Amino acid sequence: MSDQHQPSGTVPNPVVPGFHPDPSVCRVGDDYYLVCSSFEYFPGIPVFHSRDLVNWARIGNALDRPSQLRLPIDTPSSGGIYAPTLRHHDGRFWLIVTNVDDGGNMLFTATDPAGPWSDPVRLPGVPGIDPDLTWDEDGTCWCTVAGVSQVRIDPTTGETLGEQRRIWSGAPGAKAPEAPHLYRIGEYWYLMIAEGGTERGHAVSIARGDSPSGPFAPCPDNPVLTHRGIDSPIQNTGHADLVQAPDGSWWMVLLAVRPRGGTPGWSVLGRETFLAPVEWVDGWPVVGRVTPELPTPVWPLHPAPAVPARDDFDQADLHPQWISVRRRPEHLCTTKERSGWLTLRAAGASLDENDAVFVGRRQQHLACRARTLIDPAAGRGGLAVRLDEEHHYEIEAADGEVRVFAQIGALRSEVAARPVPVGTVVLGVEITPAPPRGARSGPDVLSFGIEEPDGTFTALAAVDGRYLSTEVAGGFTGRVIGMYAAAGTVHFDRFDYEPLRLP
Ligand code: 6LW
Repeated sequence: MSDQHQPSGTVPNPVVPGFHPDPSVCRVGDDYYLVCSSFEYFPGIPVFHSRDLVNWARIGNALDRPSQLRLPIDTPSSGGIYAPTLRHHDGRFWLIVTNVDDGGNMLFTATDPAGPWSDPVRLPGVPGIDPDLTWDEDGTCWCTVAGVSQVRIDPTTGETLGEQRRIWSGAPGAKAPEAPHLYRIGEYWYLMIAEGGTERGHAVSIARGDSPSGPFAPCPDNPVLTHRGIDSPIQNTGHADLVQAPDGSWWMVLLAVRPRGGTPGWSVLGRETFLAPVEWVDGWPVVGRVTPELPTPVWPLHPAPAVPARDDFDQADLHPQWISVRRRPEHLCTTKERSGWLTLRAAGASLDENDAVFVGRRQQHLACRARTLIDPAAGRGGLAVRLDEEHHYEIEAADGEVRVFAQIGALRSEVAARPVPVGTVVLGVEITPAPPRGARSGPDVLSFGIEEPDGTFTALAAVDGRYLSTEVAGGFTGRVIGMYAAAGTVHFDRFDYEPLRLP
């Protein structure tokens, strides 16, 4: 998953690259499991497995049935599913999460984190985002949410037991105390939170007390992690969770971004999941800087099975990497209509609308390329790089013509057009670092084009990547690259995604 050759003795960070924010981790024996937010995309909550904390394989998506996840069609981009917490207790996995557009906090259980996960237990009595779940020695279950406030709950029914009360708010006057996680470690209960907002001011702070409900005394060295004002390619570090390895060492998973280009720096992949080692000094966690390479852990590595670079759509079921907006992929596309092809049927909606017919995968590398073979004979569709309805670039094929469009806010521009022979055509995008232009350098360039019959790539248009970044578009997500239908029925024979080596 690395963008660059790694010096020996190190492993690459982020450990889960691309739009995978708000990580929550738990360990059972030698196995680690990790979940992330998924917002307006279906299926929801990607679930990863690792045996070494470094190599993570996606084993499924926790919310893959409509009975578990409803994303009403007016769910805004960056709405929907926020900030899960994953825990293992009493022989079961517990997942608590907020759907900010349908029902608020809810809880799911599974015996196997790969699924199936249960239908939701709703928590109507617990307002607030970023729910955390923990159990004390008596078996009492505590739910703690952003703010930071806490209430005892019955996790089997979702009922609250008592009043929700404020327990800590981080530094006096801090922006957005959120992402609480409560742990019993040694003789104390530790309450770790994020504060400062999920932008450049993001930070992790911690407090401790004798009981899960406090009172909590803040760490004298708060924040225990921040990259505010630090010269690092990794910024906005925060929203963390702690885990202990079998050898007794402690680790933190956290979100951060990799902004590139000039001022202010553009993060095009969204918030990614990083790993950092944690030492304990005087009963407080000490976290170093988050670095693009980590020293190789002392235990054996277990490389994750690679996600196939190419999907030929030969399987009846779609690989769990494929996501779509607001509606499940199975609702928008099928491999059953034309064998070995993915068929998308437009419902009259374009990529600018909430009911866009788009199926894609996260962009996980700063430099990469994607190609797809499209048969647009009965419609119009193409290959798009999407941040949200108002920020996407695409190359579109209709019979006999290929066109490249850029949608930036309310402005739509056709940036290239070219006649092509009627029939199938291979559409492509190559994403590479932008040439330096001083303070105004962009993060990357997206070259859209077609593959000629001899396999060479002819670029038709090169578009500045800054407009598909969080700093321009706003919100909580990152780029997703995929196929769409804008009119009629469109068939795709294959989709390739390949990382490119950074120069
Ligand atoms: C999430 C909050 C945050 O609920 O962003 O960075 C919000 N942290 O904790 C959405 O991911």
